[in-house]
Amino acid sequence: MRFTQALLRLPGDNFAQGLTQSGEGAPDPALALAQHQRYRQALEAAGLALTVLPADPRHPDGCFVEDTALLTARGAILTRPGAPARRGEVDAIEAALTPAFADLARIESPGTVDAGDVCEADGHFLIGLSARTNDTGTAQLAGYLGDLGYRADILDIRGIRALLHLKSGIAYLGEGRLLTTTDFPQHPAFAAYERIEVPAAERYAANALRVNDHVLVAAGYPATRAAIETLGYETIPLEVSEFHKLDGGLSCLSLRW
Ligand code: CIR
Repeated sequence: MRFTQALLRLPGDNFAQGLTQSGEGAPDPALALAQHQRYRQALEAAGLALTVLPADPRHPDGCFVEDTALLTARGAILTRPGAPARRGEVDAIEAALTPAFADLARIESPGTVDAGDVCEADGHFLIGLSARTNDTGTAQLAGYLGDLGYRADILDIRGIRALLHLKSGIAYLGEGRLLTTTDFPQHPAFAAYERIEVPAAERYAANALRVNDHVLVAAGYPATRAAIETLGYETIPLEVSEFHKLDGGLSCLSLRW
């Protein structure tokens, strides 16, 4: 699908208070802001018009907007994030999306979904059952997607401790190609796709982001970038070290439609 719009939120001064299990060290908020600026420029270069919300000091993880909503060509669903500290992030996203999406569905308690657990491959949705996205949430989400006429498959990633979210380890490049880490066993949901595995030493780079005619890729992972370019895609490498420290990546930083 071709995107024309994106919604983002700036990382704030207290960004370093965000949730993390990465062990990558404390992020530098000023550097995060500079990296976010280059990310915004890359989205604009890919043809998107941006809406950028100010940082909200109540939500140090608020720049990871992807987790708060799932946007599809046929409708949008507001999530209920698995981390209680992040639930309040959804209100501002709802307000920002309302002009563009008439009927916003919503994941309801006790369901939890972080939309970083949802990977769309041309109308086929892979949903990760994770530490953040629970059984009830996956069932609600699959139901909404079914109502919209989409197919959804659930992948249980709770045993893959290195993955916070499904998309920490999977990106859909388009043209039937999934970029993945080596964590995933064969699964019927993957049957229709060519899988391109990133080397174990470059696992973070599996969270690449196809935006129209470009693929955004984390800087510093040359084998993954080369593999994507060999397939014929034009890449935009971006430094995202500060977001990596909070377990986030390229896809997490925007909602696109
Ligand atoms: C969190 O733990 O929720 C944030 N520090 C990182 C969220 C990253 N989002 C994503 O992968 N979609």
